[in-house]
Order: sequence, then structure tokens, then C-alpha cells
Amino acid sequence: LSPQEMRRLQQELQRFMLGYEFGLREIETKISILSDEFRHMHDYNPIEHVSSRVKSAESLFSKITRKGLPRDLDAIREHVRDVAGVRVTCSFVQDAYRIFDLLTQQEDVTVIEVKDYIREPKPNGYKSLHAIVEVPVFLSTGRQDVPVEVQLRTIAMDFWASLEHKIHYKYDGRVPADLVGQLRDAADTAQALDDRMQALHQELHGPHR
Ligand code: 0O2
Repeated sequence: LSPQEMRRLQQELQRFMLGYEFGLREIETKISILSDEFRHMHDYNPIEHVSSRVKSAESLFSKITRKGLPRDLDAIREHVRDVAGVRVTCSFVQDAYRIFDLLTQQEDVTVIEVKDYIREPKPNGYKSLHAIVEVPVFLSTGRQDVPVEVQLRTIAMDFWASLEHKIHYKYDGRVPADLVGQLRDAADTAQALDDRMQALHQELHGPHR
């Protein structure tokens, strides 16, 4: 490629990523407003922690290569829906569903897909509520609808997932059977903790809180 072509491609990639960055900001703002308003109205905060990321160009291209798709931006736009991702860690299971409802009921948020790994955990024990939502961003060139993956989970689920991620990475996906079993047990323990914490919380504040 000539230097001019390289520059053009680089600009195209930057512009492409920027759209996702903006979509992410819209969703982050919505979550932060819900969190602040909840604290103000109910003297209670259902959200413990929010983190977000736009996937790196490198990991996007390796993802479409893994999927056997052409290595171009159109393929990413069409087939990769977690370019922008927000993870919301809540105190209790009930809060994860409450934030999900409050976010997805907003009229400018379109739900594309929901995967409820809390009701139906993955075989390895992974639990989280996933939603791909689309949010409009308004640019000088007009409206752009941007998909964002939102993951909602409890502190216990987040603790489990981050350790599992490290183990998965360390063994390059080939985790020894004994560790897989231990992780599954740990996921049950995390669920037992979530159940007890929610019961205690409800005893303190009543069933609707
Ligand atoms: P990262 O680095 O967190 O972004 P796809 O998104 O098409 O590849 P799928 O299965 O349709 O795959 O998506 P799914 O099930 O909604 O899961 C996508 C994301 O959920 C992952 O993103 C992880 O963040 C998280 N996740 C899913 N399963 C597991 C799991 O077993 N353990 C852990 N720790 N996290 C999980 P990425 O892109 O893999 O990673």
C-alpha cells in the first residue's frame, strides 16, 4: 500500500471506531443517570461498578478471522456486535434485572438480542445478563445507530468471571478438567452467596428493594 492509501485506511478505521466510542458514551450516560437518580429518589444505589471498553482493532480483526469472514470493516459492522461493551456490576441479582428493564424500556434504546446467562448459566458456570442494544448518535453527517453490548451481573458473578477469564487465558482455552470442576463448584458457591445476600437485603428493606 502507498503511504496515501495507508493514511486513508487509518482515517477510515479511526472514524469507524469513533462511532462505537460515541455509542458507548450514550449508554454510559444513561446508566450513570439511572444510578444518580436512583440514589437521589430511593436513597439506595443498585450499581456497584461500571466499566466499558471499545474492542481494539487487533482483536476485532482476529475475531472476524476466527469466524472465517472477510477482513474488512463491513464484515465487522455486520457480524461483530460487541465492538462497544459496557459491564454493569450490581449489588444484587434483582438489581441487574431492574437496571436492564430501566435501560431497555427507554424509547431511543432498541433491543437487538438478549442472552440471559443468569437464568441459564453456561456449562462452565458463567452467569451474566447480556443484551445487545442499539442507540442513536447524532453526527455532522446525520444519525448513526450504534450497537452496544451491555453485560449486567452481580459482584459475585463478576468475581467468578474475572478469575475464570484469567484461568482460561493462562491455559489458552484448554483448562484442565479438575480446574473446570472447581470453577463450576465456585460458581455454585457464588450463587449461594448471591441468594443469601439478596434474602438478607430484603429482610432489611422489604421485597421491592
Ligand atoms: P471480552 O474480552 O470480555 O470482550 P461472540 O461475542 O459472538 O464471540 P457469543 O458467545 O455470542 O460470542 O457472545 P456472548 O455469549 O454474549 O459472550 C460474549 C462476552 O461475554 C465475552 O466477550 C465475555 O466478555 C463474556 N463471556 C462469555 N462467556 C464467558 C465465560 O465463559 N467466561 C467469562 N469470563 N466471560 C464470558 P469476549 O469477546 O469473549 O471477551
